[in-house]
Amino acid sequence: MTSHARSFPPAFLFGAATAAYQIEGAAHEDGRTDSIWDTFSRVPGAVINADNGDVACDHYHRYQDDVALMKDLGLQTYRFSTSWSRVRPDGGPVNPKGVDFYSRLVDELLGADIKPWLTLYHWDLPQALEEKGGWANRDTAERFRDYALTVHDTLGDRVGVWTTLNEPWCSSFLSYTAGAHAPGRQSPRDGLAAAHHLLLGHGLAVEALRERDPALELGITLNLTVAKPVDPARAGDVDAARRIDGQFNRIFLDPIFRGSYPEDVLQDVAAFGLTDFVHEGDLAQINQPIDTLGVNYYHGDLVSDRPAEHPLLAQAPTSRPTRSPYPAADGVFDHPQGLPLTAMEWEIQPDGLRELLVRVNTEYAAPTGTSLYVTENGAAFDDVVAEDGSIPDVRRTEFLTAHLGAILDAIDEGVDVKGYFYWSLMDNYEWAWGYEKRFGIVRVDYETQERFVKDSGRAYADIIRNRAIS
Ligand code: GBH
Repeated sequence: MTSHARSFPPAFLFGAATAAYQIEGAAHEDGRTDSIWDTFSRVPGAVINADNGDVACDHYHRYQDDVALMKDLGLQTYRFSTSWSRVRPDGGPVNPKGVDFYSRLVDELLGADIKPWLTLYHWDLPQALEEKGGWANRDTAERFRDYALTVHDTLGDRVGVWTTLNEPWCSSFLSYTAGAHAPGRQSPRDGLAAAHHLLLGHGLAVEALRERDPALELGITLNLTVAKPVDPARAGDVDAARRIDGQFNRIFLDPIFRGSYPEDVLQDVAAFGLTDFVHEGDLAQINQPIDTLGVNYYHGDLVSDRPAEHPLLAQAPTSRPTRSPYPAADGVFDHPQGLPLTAMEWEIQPDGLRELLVRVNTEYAAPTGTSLYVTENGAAFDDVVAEDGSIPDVRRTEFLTAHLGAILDAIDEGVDVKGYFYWSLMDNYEWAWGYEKRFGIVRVDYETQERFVKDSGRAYADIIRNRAIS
């Protein structure tokens, strides 16, 4: 069998992503104060092994070595987030030592010819703001705009790409409704309030940053899914898929790109008061033109309004019985598709990425002239260190290659996907899973903080060098 190489467009950017709380450590240094994740990780039972981000990958002290590693891998761009609690501890005035860290990091990246891709909010709200109501409090949106401007004061001259939020679905529904992430609240109403205020914060920050500098590339990153009905001919299944699509995708995409919440979603969540939080002018504020849309894709969803009875269920014991903690998803059941699983027990479904990119481009990005990037995609596997010290993570290489192939398929269908960030550069604090799940193309030994490039990292470096997969 011969396999032919498939090339990426000349301007396509290859990168890797991380987030502040997951890698930095130095949680109590240089003036940083608690974020909601510091607090949440102390709640008994909230995080596996009660792991926290106090040390994490110690990136705060090792960023120079980490940038050197990125350069060795040939990364063209690096997506990281700034910690609000470092930059403005307790949400208060600027902390010069905190912003200085990011300033040094950015200089290091630029010195290595790696394009910095900055995300302002990757889930780590200052605890002091949570105590004032967190994202369920409208005022947090304004505080977010102020924080964005503070980061811009220091980095605006050197960072061109600014992402407001990472995955507002997670910072609202997973955090304020399902209680699985910080701050661990369990209220459909608070989840919806949080979703709206996150969107508002996005709109306020985009407007303020745009006013500062029209040349900035501004955008947002969403975790989107492809929701399919188990039986496309069954009304209950089709409606379950519609609701998941509404609750994951359109509840964010529509306000951002069209300036309105979808009618069907408003009906689905009517009991939880979303419209109570929407003030006159909010939707116009949210509907700012943006330059980039980041898509984070991990897996799709096959859903029904009936529990899975499929024989495959026995082979996929983790198939969530219900998504009922999420507003509008009451009584929706996830069904296993029988696809191979990652260590998170997420099904591996590369073609879902192609389908998602085509759909999002057609309906939202292309009509508004917004560029599409895959800002996260990756997998946890149970890595094994071989006797010679190598980490032969063949399945991660296959995962990476298959998803890059799906991006090329989308490009072949006319979608101008402009770049890809593997999640993650290195193993790190996997939120409620602590350090148990490893997503990196670089292994971290948490005892010694040594980094070891996995085989997938070498494979990715080859892909970047060749600008092709084979
Ligand atoms: C990303 O979120 C994060 O941005 C990143 O910080 C994290 O480390 C990485 O992925 C790996 O987890 O069906 O209710 O179980 C993950 C996005 C969205 C993926 C929800 C799993 C399943 C939700 N996640 N999805 S549920």
